[in-house]
Amino acid sequence: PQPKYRKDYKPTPYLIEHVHLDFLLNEDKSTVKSKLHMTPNYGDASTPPKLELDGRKDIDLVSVSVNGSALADKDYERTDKKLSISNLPKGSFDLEITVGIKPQENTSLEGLYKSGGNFCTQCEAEGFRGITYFLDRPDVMSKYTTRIEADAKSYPVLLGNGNLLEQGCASEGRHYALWEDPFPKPCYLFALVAGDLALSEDVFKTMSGRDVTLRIYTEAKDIDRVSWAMESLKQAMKWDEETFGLEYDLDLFNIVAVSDFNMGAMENKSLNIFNSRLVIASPSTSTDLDYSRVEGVVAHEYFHNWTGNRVTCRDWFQLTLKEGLTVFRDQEFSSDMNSRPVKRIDDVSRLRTAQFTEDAGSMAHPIRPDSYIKMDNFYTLTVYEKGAEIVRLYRTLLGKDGFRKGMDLYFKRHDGQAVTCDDFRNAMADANDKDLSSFAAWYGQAGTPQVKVSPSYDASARTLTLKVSQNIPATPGQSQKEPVPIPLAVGLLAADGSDMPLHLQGEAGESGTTKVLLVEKASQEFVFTEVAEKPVLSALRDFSAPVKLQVEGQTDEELAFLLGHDSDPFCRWEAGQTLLRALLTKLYNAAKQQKESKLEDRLAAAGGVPETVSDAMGALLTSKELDGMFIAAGISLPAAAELIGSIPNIDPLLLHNVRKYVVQQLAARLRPQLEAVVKQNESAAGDTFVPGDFDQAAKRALKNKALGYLSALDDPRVSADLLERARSATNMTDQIAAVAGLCDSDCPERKTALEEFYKQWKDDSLVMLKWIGLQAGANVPGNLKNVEKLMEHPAFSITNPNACYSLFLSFLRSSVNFHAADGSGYKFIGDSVLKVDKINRQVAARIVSSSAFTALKDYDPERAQMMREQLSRISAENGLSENVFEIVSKSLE
Ligand code: B3K
Ligand code: ZN
Repeated sequence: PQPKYRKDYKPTPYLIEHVHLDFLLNEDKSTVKSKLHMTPNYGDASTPPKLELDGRKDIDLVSVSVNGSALADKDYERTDKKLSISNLPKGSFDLEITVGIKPQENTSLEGLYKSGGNFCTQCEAEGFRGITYFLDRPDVMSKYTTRIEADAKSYPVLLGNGNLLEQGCASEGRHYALWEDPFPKPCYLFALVAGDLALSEDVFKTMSGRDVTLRIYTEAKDIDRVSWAMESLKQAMKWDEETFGLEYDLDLFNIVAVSDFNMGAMENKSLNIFNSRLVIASPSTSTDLDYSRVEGVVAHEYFHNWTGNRVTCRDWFQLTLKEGLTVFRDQEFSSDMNSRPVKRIDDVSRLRTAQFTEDAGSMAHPIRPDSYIKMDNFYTLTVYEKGAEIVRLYRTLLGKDGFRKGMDLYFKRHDGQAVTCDDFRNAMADANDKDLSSFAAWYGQAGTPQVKVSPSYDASARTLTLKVSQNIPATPGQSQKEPVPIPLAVGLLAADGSDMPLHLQGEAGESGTTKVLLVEKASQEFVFTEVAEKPVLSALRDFSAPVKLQVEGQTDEELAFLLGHDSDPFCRWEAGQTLLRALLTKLYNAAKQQKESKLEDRLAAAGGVPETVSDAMGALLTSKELDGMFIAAGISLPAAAELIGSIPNIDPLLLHNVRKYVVQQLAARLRPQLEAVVKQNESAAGDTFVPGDFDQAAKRALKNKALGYLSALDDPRVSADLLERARSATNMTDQIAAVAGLCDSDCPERKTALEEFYKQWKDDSLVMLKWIGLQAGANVPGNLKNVEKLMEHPAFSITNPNACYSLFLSFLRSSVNFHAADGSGYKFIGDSVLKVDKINRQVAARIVSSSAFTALKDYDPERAQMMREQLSRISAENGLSENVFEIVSKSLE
């Protein structure tokens, strides 16, 4: 397979002004007729160039005609991926193509396919070419009309983009609908749905007073569980008007939930298609986390209407233009709807555990990649989450108002266009009269910058000098890196814990209590003056840039002090995490060195868990001033993934055992406080679950976190209590927390809880995903055989992406079983990737790219070697998809 390069971008020689599509949907073969009004885009060339349309080999070409006459054989040529037409007339012309396709056999879930008996589509990034021959790229924007015809009984609902123009009967019990989308769009935003679906309807009045009809479609059995998605949609519409002045532009907005979907959801113009797990929610079947995901994703897809649809990407290398920006927007929305500090902490945790890992692995790429083999492999945490952090840099630097000015200019300049990341940066710069050209480096370089800050206080001069340096590690294909501009937000704490007023040398006046320093060089110095006493430095406030920070000379006492007092909630949380990371690293290294005695004794000999740490955690746990959600995040141990990469040649099993030891020590030492917290945060009898109620959710979060700690004690009384809680829970958040608390230990209650949970929920496929995930991710030794059995269980289906993610991705998180020393976990994943690849290449690629196989150099040599063996085995497979090939071959380099 050949990579495509960003530097090779060229506009197409033809554009498509108007597209009319006619779908005749059938059980065996469906027909797609397209009429394309083509216009020249080749300048003044004297002979019209060849037209090369994208396609797939499973499309059955029935006919092609130009301006009404069928093409002669010599005028067109077909390969597996292209239809090339030559001898075209000068000027504009009409091209008509008729093809046959078989959606019912399409298990890749790209293009047109069937889910739960209904027809639906997924075209981003390059799925439209599976429907018909087309210029399948985002810089070709056209107006669409779509006629859909299908059997009226089996498919009573027929949906397309835009407005419904007409509907009626067709012959032989069939019916049709005709849709028109007045906004030009790239084909990746095309969608259709034909099915037997129930609907829930509401209305939103826009800021200019228009009524927009909102409809959510699901299978009939789920329709009473969409009110939260509807509520979230209305909130998102209102928020975008208030925050960015952006109003919805049509009179109808549809969301359709389908159960077989490769990703979360898709922002097709006015016809969003969603993975059902991100639409359907009810207290008894969904956790607080599920609720917040529904809220965030519904908003994300809605926000794409402006950032993505009205202004789209020139080419797929620019994906972060729409995704980074839209993630930033959904993060801000969720922050405004819930707790801003907790949202920031969650987002940073995710970035650090998953994106930093990606940025250090074999698939590392800049937020704007330079090349790809399969674009689908680049819908990554880097493009999305790191991309959002880069958008956030502008906001931090320009302020809220400056950022808004930049957004306004971006839409004024580019509405209706397909543009690049540079256009976005230029709009931000021009609207604020600033030079932001140095920010280009963030778009071109992969790798997480490492920032070192060394503070030194001069008591006689009353100055604090910060020496700041940055270094970006080499990544595949990029050995040399330039410094990037890093906004570093800092504050100084006085001995009483208060923020000191800041005076930066060379700047007039006071700069409040948080100062954003712009670090642009490899090393730089900043001096604060009039610093009355030796301060404690609070650095990278609100996580002002996606970097790894190290403050030199910082002591455990200072960290505990910051954890107790910092006015910046992110830094407060981070101080605790830094303390815990340092402890885990220290204990791991000690355990690694001397292998003779029992692990517990070795860890105790290395100092165990010092009181500074357990006291700090205890103080946090019993804080009256902080909310439960924040406390729960504060007492959580950093994920293993945060340490892998920072400890060379890691033994993941030893790390797992060290983490377990620390949890047990903390649980034993803080048991009375943990039990008190559980009592205080118990929901009162008769309390009804109110979706989106922060206080309720915060109480559940803290109570369940405390129960999680207690469950580590392996105390039969705790197990009995958890089983009782699993039985009597009145909401899924509490129920799943109780079952999860039992899953990692081999107690009898574990089996009972899982069996009872199954009996209770076996008819609900979304809840069954949780049941699969809990078992597949369990850390009980020898669990692989249960996971293999699960693959045969009726609750699992290998053709359903959600089921695959629940089973395989959860298994990847089980340090004990995936990383089993005999390599059995690696082999299981190798086998499964090959099996899934034959069915769904995107799902298979996601399993490998989420696995430690892409970071094998971080692991001990024996494990690295066993991972390499699996990669070689996968890469040797006949008929391997390009998706999996790209990841596997890069990981073997
Ligand atoms: N834009 C889609 C993702 C499409 C992924 C294609 N493999 C969802 C989103 O980011 O909103
Ligand atoms: Zn998106």
